[in-house]
Amino acid sequence: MKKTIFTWLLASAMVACTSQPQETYYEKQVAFPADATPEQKVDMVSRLVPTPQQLEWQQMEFTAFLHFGMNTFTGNEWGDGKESPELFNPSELDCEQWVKALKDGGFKMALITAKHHDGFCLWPTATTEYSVKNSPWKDGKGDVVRELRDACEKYGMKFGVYLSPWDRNAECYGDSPAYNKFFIEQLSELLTNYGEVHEVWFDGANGEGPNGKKQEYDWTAILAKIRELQPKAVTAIMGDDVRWVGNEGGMGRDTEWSATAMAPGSYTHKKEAMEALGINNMSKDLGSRELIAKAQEAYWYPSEVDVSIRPGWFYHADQDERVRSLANLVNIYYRSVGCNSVLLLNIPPDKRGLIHEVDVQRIKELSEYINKTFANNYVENGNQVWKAEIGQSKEYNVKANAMVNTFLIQEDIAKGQRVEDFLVEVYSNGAWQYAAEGTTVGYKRLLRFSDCTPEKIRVTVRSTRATANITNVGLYYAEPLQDEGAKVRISHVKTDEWKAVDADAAAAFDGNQETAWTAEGLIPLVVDMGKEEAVAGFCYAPVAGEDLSGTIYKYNFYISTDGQNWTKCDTNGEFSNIMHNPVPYFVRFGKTYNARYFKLEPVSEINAEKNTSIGDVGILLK
Ligand code: FUL
Repeated sequence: MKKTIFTWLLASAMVACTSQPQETYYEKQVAFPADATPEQKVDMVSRLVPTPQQLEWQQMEFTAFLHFGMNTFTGNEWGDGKESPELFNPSELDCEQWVKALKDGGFKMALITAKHHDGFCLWPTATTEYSVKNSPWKDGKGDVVRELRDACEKYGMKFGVYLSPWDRNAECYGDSPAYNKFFIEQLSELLTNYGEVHEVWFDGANGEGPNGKKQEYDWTAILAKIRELQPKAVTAIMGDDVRWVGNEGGMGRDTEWSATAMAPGSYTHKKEAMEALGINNMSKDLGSRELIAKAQEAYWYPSEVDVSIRPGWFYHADQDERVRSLANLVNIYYRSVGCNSVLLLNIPPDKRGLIHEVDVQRIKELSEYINKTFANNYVENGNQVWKAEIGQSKEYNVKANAMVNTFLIQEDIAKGQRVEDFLVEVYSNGAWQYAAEGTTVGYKRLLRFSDCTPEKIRVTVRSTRATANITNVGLYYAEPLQDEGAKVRISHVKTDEWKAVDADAAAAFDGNQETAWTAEGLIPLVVDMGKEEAVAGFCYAPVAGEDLSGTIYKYNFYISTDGQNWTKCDTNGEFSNIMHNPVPYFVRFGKTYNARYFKLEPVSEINAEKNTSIGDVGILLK
């Protein structure tokens, strides 16, 4: 008894000394008490945290998928399992070439399709004859998984395996107990003979077996085997550590909760529970307060964005011209890593067994671009931990004369994901201006805005589920990229009915940046949109081409409901870097104005000349 009292006193003293009550955390999963209120549930969700394996996985940010196998040689995306092993014969397979290219591309892990849906195994498994051992490649003595593993070891790259649960070759597929045994044997070979494995990827495809029965997977036994053999590995998609983002187009959500009501793929009761909540993998909302209020459990189940650098997952020579552009890949980076997700970018080796030169070059460009962009953080002391309460703001100084257009913010997810809404403002010319805003932060959030050179930046946590643990804030400059073929949308409002007041200026809103409206003098453009709109911002595009004469540098922007009484909108009044970077500038006000008329008033021209030109102008509704 005495001992208990003493321990209690000691514990109280420790709490008193630190004055910080110890927080209770829930690792990976939390079940709500039956009588929990919505507020209590949200509070518990704010203290959901990743496992050490999930945390390590998230910190990789950038991982590579390698789709390689029978389909590489047949030109299919899905084989039917009847293709002859004779077809598998890469002429110069070199996994070191793959890993070197991935290393140069900044990837932290290589994840290979050890078996795709056709059932053909890239390692000489004892479980089936349908593998490399019956192919002409290296006279049946080869092992792609081994060669990749060795290359990863040599270059310090983490290693992961994709093993398709759906197997269109295995005779026992559909005979559930027999196939589960077969599958666990395959998995055990991969997880025993190839060193450390950091991710095991199971996709959700589940077809009919030859016996007409649907395969019921024993996920509990499958995951238990992984934990036993590879405790450092995360299990993805049909596993319980990593969630599919919901599309294969590289598009993460703006609001991305790693602490979610979405149950992991391997959970037996997932289907019913998700139906009850009215959500699926593709739902926009997987973690709002409203959803959590309805849920009985929540999970740390973070999102992974899997997307291919080419239209197909497997290599097809006729797609050599359709490798994603640098601009497109950078956009994917912002939509994945920049939206609290891990990027799993597929770079499929070709029939030679090499990563094609075009793809090698593109991933090199991507890593150079990202390294260059994030090499210089212009915020001073951005990495000082900030414990932000709801509504709190923090100002940071910005290094002198730094041109910036990219904002970064991170939460310490080891203490949970909490921020729900935040605002970013920049200070220049004696005033604060809206720059950007976001909802969730999580591990990492990136936001882009037009070029500016602020003296200070202010971040306001407008809403958070508990004290937010902000570990990093940054400002960067990302060079503009033109995506050939990708048309930029200048206006959210149709411009067909617009009329310029006092000027013959239809060319200023004809949707074509090449046809400009020009005028002598600094002449305002006044437009009647014909009906009222909720105006959230506008876009100004300088004229396309070399002659930038008349391009507006400083400006005022006004709106009006009647064309008589004008309100000046909240903007920083300059297209900061437009002389060096004559791309469309998107200006957002941070609020909406109802207006039928708008006026763009030039205050100065890029070379201080007295003329005006507008390639295109548009109105933004969000
Ligand atoms: C999907 C598969 O059907 C595709 O072939 C590809 O492997 C992709 C990553 O997952 O479910």
